[in-house]
Amino acid sequence: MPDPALNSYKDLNVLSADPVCAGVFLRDMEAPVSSTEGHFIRSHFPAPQVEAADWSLPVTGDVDNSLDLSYYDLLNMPSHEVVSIMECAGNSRSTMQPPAEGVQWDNGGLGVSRWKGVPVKTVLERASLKGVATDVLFEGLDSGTEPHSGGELVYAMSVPLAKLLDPDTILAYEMNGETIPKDHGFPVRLLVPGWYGMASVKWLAKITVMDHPNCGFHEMDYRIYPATDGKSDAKAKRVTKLKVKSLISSPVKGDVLCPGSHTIKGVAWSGDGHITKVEVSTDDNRTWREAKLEAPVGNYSWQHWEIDWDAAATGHSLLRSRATDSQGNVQPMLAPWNFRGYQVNSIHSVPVTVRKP
Ligand SMILES: Nc1nc2c(c(=O)[nH]1)N[C@H]1C(S)=C(S)[C@@H](COP(=O)(O)O)O[C@H]1N2
Ligand SMILES: [Mo]
Repeated sequence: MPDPALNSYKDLNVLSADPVCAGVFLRDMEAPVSSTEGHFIRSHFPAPQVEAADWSLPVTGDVDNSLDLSYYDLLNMPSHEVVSIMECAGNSRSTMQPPAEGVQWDNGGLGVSRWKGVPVKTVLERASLKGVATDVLFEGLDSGTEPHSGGELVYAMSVPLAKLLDPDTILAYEMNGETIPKDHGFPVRLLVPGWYGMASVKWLAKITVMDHPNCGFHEMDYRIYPATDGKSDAKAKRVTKLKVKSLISSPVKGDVLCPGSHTIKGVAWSGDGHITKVEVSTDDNRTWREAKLEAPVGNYSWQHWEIDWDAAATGHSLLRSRATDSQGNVQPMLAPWNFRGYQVNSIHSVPVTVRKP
């Protein structure tokens, strides 16, 4: 009997049912913005059930004017919209060799949505920060245990002030023009555009302004622990900005194509500016050609690309795509291995067969 819980996510590739982890199918990445039902879901703990009328958001800590904002207070404040890609830091983890522990994402741990909410900056200005403030802790209403957590904890993440003062970092209450659905953080979530998804805390419970970064379970877990004999663990860097990356959305792995002309399509993005070039190889890295690239849409969305491929000869081909961003970052053939399998931006490689029908 199929698990009925899985049927409610028919537009996604469900990797786990409770908490929900579900990815996007490659071909669905050809849309300008993901459908809300087609946006990936990554929850560490079961989604909490919240009533908007009972919910409020305390803002305390190193502030002169503590706040307690209701859902309706937020709806009545000046709003801002951001179209943003969100990618899970563990996306493509299963392609790392050896794969790290954690959700075995293929490449589906990403989505693009139009988010609407109140700039965090506006709320922090109302709370009036003390001069010592450097970081802000965002805690979720969800809790549970993590592998190696040694007990129950809430989902929480601090973000440095500099990123929060960017007006595109918002307390979001709408996704694609509708109330945020339960799985994506109803009633209000943080959206940190250009960063990996872990910082965009869902189901906000409270905001605490601090004079130092928080060092809880999640800040320590979302770090790049390299394979250096344990020597550099203390210096392990936090996962923040999205690495330059591209994916081939069609054809997909294993496709059998007729000999003749085909279009290879895909997406590319970076948290460090926009994409300036996507190159495609159809012969396993021997030669590369530049694809036709869509202009950037805002500062944080993905960019689509495509290239014609004359697949005259029958046989096997390995398609690859490689993106370059406006800071000159180029996607590597193999992303550096790290203990938790984060920020895997290795070149996407797609084997296909050309065969007469
Ligand atoms: N409260 C809370 N916020 C959270 C999480 C969570 O488990 N609990 N998961 C984080 C991670 S790891 C990611 S990738 C994004 C996923 O957001 P989405 O489910 O809306 O796609 O939410 C982040 N915010
Ligand atoms: Mo994530």
